[in-house]
Amino acid sequence: MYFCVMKRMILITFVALAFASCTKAPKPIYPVPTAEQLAWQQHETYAFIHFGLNTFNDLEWGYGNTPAATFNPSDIDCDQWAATLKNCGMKGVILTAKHHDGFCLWPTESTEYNISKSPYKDGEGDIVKELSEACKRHGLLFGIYCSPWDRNNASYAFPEYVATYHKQIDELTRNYGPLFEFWFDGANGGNGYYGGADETRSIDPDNYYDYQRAKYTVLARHPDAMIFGGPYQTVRWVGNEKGFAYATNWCNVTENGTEWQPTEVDVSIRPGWFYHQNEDAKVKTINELCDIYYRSVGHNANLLLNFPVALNGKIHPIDSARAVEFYQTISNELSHNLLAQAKVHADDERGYRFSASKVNDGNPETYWATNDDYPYGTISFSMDKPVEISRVLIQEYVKLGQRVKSFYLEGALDGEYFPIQAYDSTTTVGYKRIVRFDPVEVDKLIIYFDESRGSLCISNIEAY
Ligand code: FUL
Repeated sequence: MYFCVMKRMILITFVALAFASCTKAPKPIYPVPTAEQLAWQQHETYAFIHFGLNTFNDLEWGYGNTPAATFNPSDIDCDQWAATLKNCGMKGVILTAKHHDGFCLWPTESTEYNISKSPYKDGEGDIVKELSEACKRHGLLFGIYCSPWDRNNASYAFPEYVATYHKQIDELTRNYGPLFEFWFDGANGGNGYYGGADETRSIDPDNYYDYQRAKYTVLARHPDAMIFGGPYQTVRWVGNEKGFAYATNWCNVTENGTEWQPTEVDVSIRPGWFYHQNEDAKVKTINELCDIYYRSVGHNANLLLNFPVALNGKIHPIDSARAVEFYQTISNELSHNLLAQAKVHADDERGYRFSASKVNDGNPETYWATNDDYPYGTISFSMDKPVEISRVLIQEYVKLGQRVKSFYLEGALDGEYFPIQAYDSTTTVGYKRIVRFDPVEVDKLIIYFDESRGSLCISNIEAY
């Protein structure tokens, strides 16, 4: 008798295990990210550095006629930049190797208008090299901005300039790396010095620059790099320079978009991109920077935060102190996940492999999934004792596509249920969505995913 019962139990266990292991994962809903795009999304925050002739001439958009001799930082220190950026949680840095004025921060063969004609290190300096090496020493990723528009070059808008520009891309991709991103700015054509012509020139950017070749050059040498801007971009501009991604943010641009193009939010820590002494009192406040973080990283986008290097060649102490405090504030706010030990329950599960408990197992490769005929779902977290929360963080398993269209939150304490009003919108999730709300005491948190493009695939949920 005993053996019969044992046999039956073993059989049942085998059948259950076999059933669990053959539960099929949901089919992807296209588009999906490439491995490189997903790795890039995981960087989340990194820095921009705007530095060049504009810095020394108190300009934002140099005309292309300020003498190279005016580039004269007294005390440049790329290690100070890298150490500062590291201290404020930045994963990498993108340098304006050339801005619209055409002045190159490396000793290029493509134009005379470059750092070798400046007094810096008696013409022996190369800031692209100095920063790329400092990044290696400090464990930061390195990227390059090389403005397509060149207000100095006499042949801008003619075919000769395209060859010059490609020579610059060639030098930058050949001699400095590895690169994690290459930035093609969208400002193109207009008035300028143009070798003394002093006129307005316009071009058709998508056709003029031969962006396809530019992309091949970058990717042939830096296969992991993202291309920002131009018709062959792999990541896209958010559409403003104020520091926020829109409330509804699809990596596929729109709900029915066919290409995966995650968003990058670029914003400066000061009003200008370049350093101006009269902006020393206008560095963004901690509240402003934290709001930017939640509305960029928290809205399914990467944050590219600009630091204008000052006249002496250093990141200004006001900017660095503010950025470090910003980083500490965010780190404190998101330091202790109150759902880590919670009991999780969902109204629909696609079998054991995709059970609700996968959202707080700390493993980004596992996820809770609902059945194919279930494009919504409710998940609840029960805590042993009441906790105070004011942030909820959700991540989809985006390898299978971005799916969630909207969700809403509810809390409960001692069996009393109440809605949680988020300040941030609750449309779309994607790689990451963080919503903020006034602190509430709960012993249960419920998330209703009420609309999705298919079955849910949620890899992570946290609350703080
Ligand atoms: C813009 C440029 O015109 C600004 O000067 C700055 O470089 C910003 C990041 O991109 O398009």
